[in-house]
Amino acid sequence: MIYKRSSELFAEAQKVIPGGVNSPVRAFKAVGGDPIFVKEAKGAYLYDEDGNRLIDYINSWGPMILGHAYAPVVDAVIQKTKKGTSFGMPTEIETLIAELAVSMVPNVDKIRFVNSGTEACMSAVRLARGFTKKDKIIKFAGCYHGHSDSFLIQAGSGAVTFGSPNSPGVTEGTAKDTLLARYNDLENVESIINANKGEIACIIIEPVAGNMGCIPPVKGFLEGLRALCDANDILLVFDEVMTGFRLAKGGAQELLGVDADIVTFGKVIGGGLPVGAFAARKEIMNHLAPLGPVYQAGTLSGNPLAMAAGLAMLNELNSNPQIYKSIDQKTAYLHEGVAKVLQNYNITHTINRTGSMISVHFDETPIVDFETAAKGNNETFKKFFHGMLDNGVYIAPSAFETWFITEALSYKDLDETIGAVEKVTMKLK
Ligand code: KE4
Repeated sequence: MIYKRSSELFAEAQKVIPGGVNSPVRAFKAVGGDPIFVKEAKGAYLYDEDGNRLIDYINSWGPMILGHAYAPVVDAVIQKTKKGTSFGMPTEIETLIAELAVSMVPNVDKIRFVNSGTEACMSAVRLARGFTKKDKIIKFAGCYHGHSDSFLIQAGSGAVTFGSPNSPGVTEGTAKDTLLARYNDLENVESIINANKGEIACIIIEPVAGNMGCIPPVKGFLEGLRALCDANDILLVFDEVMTGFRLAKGGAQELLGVDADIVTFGKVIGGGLPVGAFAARKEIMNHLAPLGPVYQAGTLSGNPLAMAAGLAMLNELNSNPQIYKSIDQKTAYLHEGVAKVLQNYNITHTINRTGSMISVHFDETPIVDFETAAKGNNETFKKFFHGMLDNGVYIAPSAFETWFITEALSYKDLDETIGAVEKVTMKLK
């Protein structure tokens, strides 16, 4: 593959945008080399600035579940644009998408729209703190909830579970209210709760983790969190920015049968436009301004174009629930094909999958938390990534990300992908 034009554009971009990108993972730092610049996309394919066609397994990190430039979404945005792009005033379409989302998601009566997953998770935590009148939160090492200060926390020193900032600019004052637990380790969570009795507002978790690669909850883990929250007056926040409207119409709550108190959304809910949201039962949501004291706001929240894209997307998913079975079958087919190739060539690997989220780890230990995910052979992953790219397949440019399957993929695309895995794997040894 030739990437000449992408490299030229990257050089230009770096002169005026920090790192040449508007979000760090796009810079290919984890895999090396210059990033691909995309010219356009349609269905399951990206077309880069050098004219290469790439089968896309990132799909804008989740939103393009029905494929790029999906006609009902595109048409809805075009029609809405002709009538104005932003008013800063209430519009009917916000109510329409709110009613639809609330009808699809279990355990929620009301929803507030924002502009990103970060904003949704940040607001959800503030709401949980305001509702419970408690300050501390528990998050899990390896889970990502956006770049709000309370989430940019790494494991504290020694046995203490107080977090410490994992980015300059995050203060110790902020970090002290974020407690860090191990994913899939209920005892660890219980010990943190017992060490901070009466001080914890919420536990925020990715119900299926997607930011350490794909890590499903072990049997009983989420149910155990639910019980611990009920016994300790703690709110359970499901960060469904990745899983929402992807794992099922009702997201992870529906698929896994565990009830959250607050649910956050992003990605799919916006159909590719900037939309985040958070939802809960009305006794919680009514604490939000202007009804209640918990402040949260946004100039472009509920933006008409973004709402038009999101409503078109949710309408498609809600009226065609067979999409979920189809997309899960395609992911299972890919899983089986990739595993068979890696086994044939005796490449040490683990593949994690839930629904249409899947990740390949070059390590044989079960990947169940951040610690085991970090053991993966990153050198092998880098070779695998670039090999796949050279064979026209774009997978996540980091071993700590998940592949997102789109319904737009055909079985021919999947076979082509599995064929690319074979060509790459032959050279991995
Ligand atoms: P945004 O602010 O990026 O819309 O959403 C933050 C967020 C919150 N919660 C979860 C579970 C997420 O996965 C994300 C964002 N996901 C990353 C991919 N790992 C977005 C890609 C990027 O950062 O550029």
